[in-house]
Amino acid sequence: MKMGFRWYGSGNDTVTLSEIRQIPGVSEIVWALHYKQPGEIWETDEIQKVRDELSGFGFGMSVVESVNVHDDIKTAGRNRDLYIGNYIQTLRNLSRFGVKVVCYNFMPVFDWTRTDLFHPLPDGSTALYYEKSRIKRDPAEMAEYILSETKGYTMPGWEPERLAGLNGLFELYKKTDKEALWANLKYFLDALMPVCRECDIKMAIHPDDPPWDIFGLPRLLVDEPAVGRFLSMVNDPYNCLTLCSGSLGADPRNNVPDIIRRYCGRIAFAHIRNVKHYPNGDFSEVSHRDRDGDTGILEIIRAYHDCGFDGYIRPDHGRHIWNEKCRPGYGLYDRALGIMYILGAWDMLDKLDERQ
Ligand SMILES: [Mn+2]
Repeated sequence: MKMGFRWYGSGNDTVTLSEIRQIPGVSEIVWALHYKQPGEIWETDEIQKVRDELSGFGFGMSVVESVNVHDDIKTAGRNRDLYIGNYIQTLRNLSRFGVKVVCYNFMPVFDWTRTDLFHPLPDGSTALYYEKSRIKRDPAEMAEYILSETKGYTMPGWEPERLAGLNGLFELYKKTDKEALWANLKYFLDALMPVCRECDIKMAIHPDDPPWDIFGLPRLLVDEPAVGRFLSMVNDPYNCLTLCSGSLGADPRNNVPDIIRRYCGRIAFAHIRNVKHYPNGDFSEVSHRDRDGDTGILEIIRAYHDCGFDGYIRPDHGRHIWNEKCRPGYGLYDRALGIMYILGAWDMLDKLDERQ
């Protein structure tokens, strides 16, 4: 297992590389060129710049999160082959710098969705929150709220440029039902797999967050059968998962440790996050401590350890604690606590193995 930390880049993140270096056990920065629009090629000189910066701190850059997929690819639009070609060129360019895993998602219109980015928890911290009754409101209103809360930061999946054309986006997805979306995903991956093998880069899809349809838009990666369908649809060792415990775990019917044990060999990248469910269907993100939520964090860590997981892990989101001003979910303090919790459990499992 290799521990990573997501970082949005110089001038685009409140956390610095020198701070991250002081968190024990972090060897990788999970990165991206956040100024790139979906469909654009990531040029080698741009990637080189990031490499120079990260290697100055001794960090690897093996995991990109994310190279976003253009809506034309998701909807089989006119220019999908052009954008797939660009995606392939980006993969080739990334491989020259030792990138091994590319995280992406195939969610229509909206990426992750929450109704409250700074929901107060009883201990005085705040966290991302999903209130089921509020999600029924108008998607434009939803987008406006997210953008107002994240002012000053570009939030992946909530790019103002894209959302300015929200009605057009919804129009675009009208003819793309769930089965069409599956077919478009297969078309995309079939085109990529030969290049992935050649470049030794695993494509690692992030499950839909939350794992159910919203605003009438279909969402694919929502539960264990869907994960199984996805992996067998393109049955290639380079077609992999970003197994996000918080995304799948938002549906209490999903048993995340079971899913990990079942598909461990195809998990390239693990997001670890804890979620607390409320009886009315709301959920809140909480600390990584097992008993603070319902996701089964210790069982999840044990599942990865039992499988001999040698991919990349990162704490997913954190709460906002100690008055930290930061990107929603991406502060320094609570994610650092999460890393220490994960590593504490992992190291103890190593110790117990030694005694056997
Ligand atoms: Mn995640």
